[in-house]
Amino acid sequence: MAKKFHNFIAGKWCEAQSGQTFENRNPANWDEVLGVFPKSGKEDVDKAVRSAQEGFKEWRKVPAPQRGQIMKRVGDLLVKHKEDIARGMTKEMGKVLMETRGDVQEGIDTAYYAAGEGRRLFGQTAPSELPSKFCVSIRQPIGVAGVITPWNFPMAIPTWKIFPALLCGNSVVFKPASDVPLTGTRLVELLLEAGVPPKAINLVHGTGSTVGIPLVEHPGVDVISFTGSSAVGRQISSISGQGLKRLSLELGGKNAQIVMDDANLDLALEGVIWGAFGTTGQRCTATSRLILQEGIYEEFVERLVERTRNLKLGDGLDSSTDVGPVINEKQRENIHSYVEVGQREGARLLCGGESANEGKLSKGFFYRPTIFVDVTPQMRIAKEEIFGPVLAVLKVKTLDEAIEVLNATPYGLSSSIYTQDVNQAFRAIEDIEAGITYINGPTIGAEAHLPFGGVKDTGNGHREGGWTVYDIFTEWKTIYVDYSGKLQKAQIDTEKERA
Ligand code: UN1
Repeated sequence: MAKKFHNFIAGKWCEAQSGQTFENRNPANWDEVLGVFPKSGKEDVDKAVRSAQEGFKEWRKVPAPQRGQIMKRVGDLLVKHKEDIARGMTKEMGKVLMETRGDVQEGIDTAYYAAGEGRRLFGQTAPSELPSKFCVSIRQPIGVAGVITPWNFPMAIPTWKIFPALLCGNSVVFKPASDVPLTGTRLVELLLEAGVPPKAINLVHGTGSTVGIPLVEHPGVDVISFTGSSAVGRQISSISGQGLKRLSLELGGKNAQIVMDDANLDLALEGVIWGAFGTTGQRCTATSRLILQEGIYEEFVERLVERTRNLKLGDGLDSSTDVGPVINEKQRENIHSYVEVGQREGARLLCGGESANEGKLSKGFFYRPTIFVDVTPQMRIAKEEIFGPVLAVLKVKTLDEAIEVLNATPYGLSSSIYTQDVNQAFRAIEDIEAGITYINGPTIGAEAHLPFGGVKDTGNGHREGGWTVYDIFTEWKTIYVDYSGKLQKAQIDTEKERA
């Protein structure tokens, strides 16, 4: 019998009110059921939001440095349980153990950053235009934060949102992706163990349509933070727009790596292999396009295909595995349908392009790392997010053309250029349309203390990570203290003085 897991609502672990459940299975071995989780609905969301409203009243009164101390304890607990959480994560979503450890580490970094922020959470002061008057602005919490997260970073992304939301004094209703309910549950357990008041953190399992959308629609939710596809982001945006809610969106990407003729090719090759096929290509920041200058094109493609063919597919818990499974059958079908689109569009398949089913691989959802050449910027495989191990290679003549091709998608999350020419590097930094640009590094590997997010259809202008996320989860309050003992009129008294 698989272990039964629960929601956490109003300070209690509980079933969905409907009593329904769903299974959490291992994408490397679909026969393995990791647990049974509540299939929640609107009524569970409503209860969770009402609990969070109560939790907010208590939590907002806790001084920020004390909230920071709790974040420090969460970080310590994540350190203590890192290996165990990483193994559970590999089982529930497939990426290799080295990467799931990194995912937990990103949560640890975010916790310790939040701990320090408890003693900063800076406001601003400015001089008044009038005498004996003092002006200051402070940050205040917003209220109930609805947090909806994807399955590709089951620990890191929830922590990017939940830790700053809590540190700022908000309460949280958390809906993890239904492919990764286990890691989400572990996170909530540790938050409670560290001392977050029970009603300030609520966990509701289920799907986007039955839990996510009701959470966005609920009038008691004041701020929403979502990471996922641009299509769902648009839907959330229009619902929360009607409610005049605060909203932060981190959406799709179609990230490219440029390699110029003068680049260190060994380095660029390592970069693209890691960027395109790490996490089985299932990162918002994954390298899904490779833009090569014509002088190195032939040699680079040849070396790339050879390296890619040698990548070993397998269970992420096996230390010899390079590339784990994709998340589920539906996603594998989606990836394959893009491969067919690419072929129809006239791109040439050099390797991969099919599921891998030999031996034990038949038990899971494996897809061979895939490379297309002769791709043009107009093709769908060059523009749309595939979210799998598929790399589209494009050939260009100049830096200008490389940047133009890089910018020719609706997205703008991450980007990269390999060159040894400082002038070319700075031109790229200036003209690439993306929230993140790497010089001589792959498109993946953002650090927790720097702004993370993108331009164009990748988001709605917010940045997570570092201190920028604290703007998402706070309201500014401006305070004027008049200690002159008389009525002073801004703009009017000052005008008199000028006369
Ligand atoms: C994501 O792909 O959704 O920069 C997040 C990176 C990771 C975070 C990725 N630190 O690839």
